[in-house]
Amino acid sequence: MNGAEAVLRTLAGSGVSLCLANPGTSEMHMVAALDEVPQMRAVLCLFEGAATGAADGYGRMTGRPAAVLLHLGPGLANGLANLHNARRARTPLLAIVGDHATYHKRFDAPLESDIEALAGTVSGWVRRCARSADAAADVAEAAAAAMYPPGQVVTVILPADVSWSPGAEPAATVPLRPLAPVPGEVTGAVAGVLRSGEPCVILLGGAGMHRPALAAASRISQATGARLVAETFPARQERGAGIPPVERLAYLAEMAAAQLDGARHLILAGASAPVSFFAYPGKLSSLVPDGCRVHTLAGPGDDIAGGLEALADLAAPGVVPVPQQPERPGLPDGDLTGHSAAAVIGALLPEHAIVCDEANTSGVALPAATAGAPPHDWLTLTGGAIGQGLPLATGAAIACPGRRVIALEADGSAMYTISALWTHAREGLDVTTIIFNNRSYAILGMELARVGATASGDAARELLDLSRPDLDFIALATGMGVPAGRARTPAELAAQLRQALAEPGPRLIEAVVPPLG
Ligand SMILES: Cc1ncc(C[n+]2csc(CCOP(=O)(O)OP(=O)(O)O)c2C)c(N)n1
Ligand SMILES: [Mg+2]
Repeated sequence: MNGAEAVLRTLAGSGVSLCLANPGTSEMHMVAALDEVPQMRAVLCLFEGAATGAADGYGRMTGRPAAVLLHLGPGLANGLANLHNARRARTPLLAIVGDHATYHKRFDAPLESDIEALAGTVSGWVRRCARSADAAADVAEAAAAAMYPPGQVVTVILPADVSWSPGAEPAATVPLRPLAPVPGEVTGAVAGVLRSGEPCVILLGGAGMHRPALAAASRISQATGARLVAETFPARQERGAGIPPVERLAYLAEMAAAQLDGARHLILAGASAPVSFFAYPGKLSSLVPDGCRVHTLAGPGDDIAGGLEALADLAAPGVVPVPQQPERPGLPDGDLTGHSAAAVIGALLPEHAIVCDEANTSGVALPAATAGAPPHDWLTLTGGAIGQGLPLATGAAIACPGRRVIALEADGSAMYTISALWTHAREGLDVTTIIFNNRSYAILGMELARVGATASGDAARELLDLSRPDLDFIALATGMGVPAGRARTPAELAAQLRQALAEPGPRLIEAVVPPLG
């Protein structure tokens, strides 16, 4: 068989069964080989950022890598922002970047570029395949490398002649590296800190946001009084009724500082020490309070849940976790705003929903409004590179058939990767998208003042304004095969959301809201 077929067979054998693709000429043998390897599901995305974001969503939900098939340096470059978000989410993800044939590179044809340089910005592991006989072993290693705990983006560069040359055969699966256990001395030392009687905060992140870790953290909190706080942008938080709740650290540094104020010990369980999202003139970058000591219970690649459970057995023997009680807001009257929309969503969020949250300023009320909804997963913008939400929903829906995916999208962010809607339609994905159309880059209006920039004129205002012309999300969605409606009141939003949840497949609701503040 040729290199391409051996690569696909090896991936399928290694548990990589989804390929999100935007191919070109150098990937044509990979495309052709798909018909020989039906175990690999191929899904077309119309922009590379929509493919990489989908692979992120899939990896976050399954814990296994999807492959993305990209076209040389420019294809990879188009996908980089969402690979950046995936790197921040520590998502297992395998990028396969087709390249010119080995002998063609020295001619510097138009698509020639430094793929390794681009890949290096987001990848924990990069391999250029040199020979068709080795290509399968290369991707077997890549699939395992993507799963290095806790998960990472890896890139395989696949020259066209490696794909088309014969003499290849599938390679065996490479064994996975297990999570690193948390040593007993570490749990013992942290238990000592908790016994000190000084104010402690346990900062949770990564797998620390999943049920087993949250249950152990809740026990510790109950027994010791330590407060639980979560990283600001978790990759996947399990939350809702029956699951111990944890408040997330605020995005705005002054609010985050208030949350951590008074802590003498910060215990990290899967999270990094907190920093301000941006620098502001005259403000500190680190959010660790003065005089507060930072202790690492578990790093991202450690057995975070196991470490917390061992700590709970030391610090909270016999104590049980306290779950979130079921509780939903009532359906609101009045105007449609980010706040009233959040109440509608909290009232109607279905059990086992997967929420892809890129609602930005329109979403500030969402965490509180949905806290007591039936259990669900909440996926956030881990790396701050907007344009993630709609693609993330693609991947989450493919990963979890039977679960409803709810993409909560700000208008500006939606436009970066709006073509993801076409993939939602084509694959018949159960994705309900709510676009918060506030006709602006509202957050940048706030940040303009917060960074101390003085802007008084139209030139600055124009760069933050999304009216003139108004974006028509109904037309955009229906033009890509996704049925859509517009909501101008909470009642309209509720009616359309009910309808969307009652039927299979995608639907989009444009919620017309004023900018926050
Ligand atoms: C890839 C990328 N480009 C640009 C930005 C800068 N940026 C941050 S927020 C934002 C606008 C957000 O507008 P919208 O999505 O409509 O949310 P809103 O602030 O209106 O709630 C921009 C352009 C970014 N974070 N990431
Ligand atoms: Mg906006």
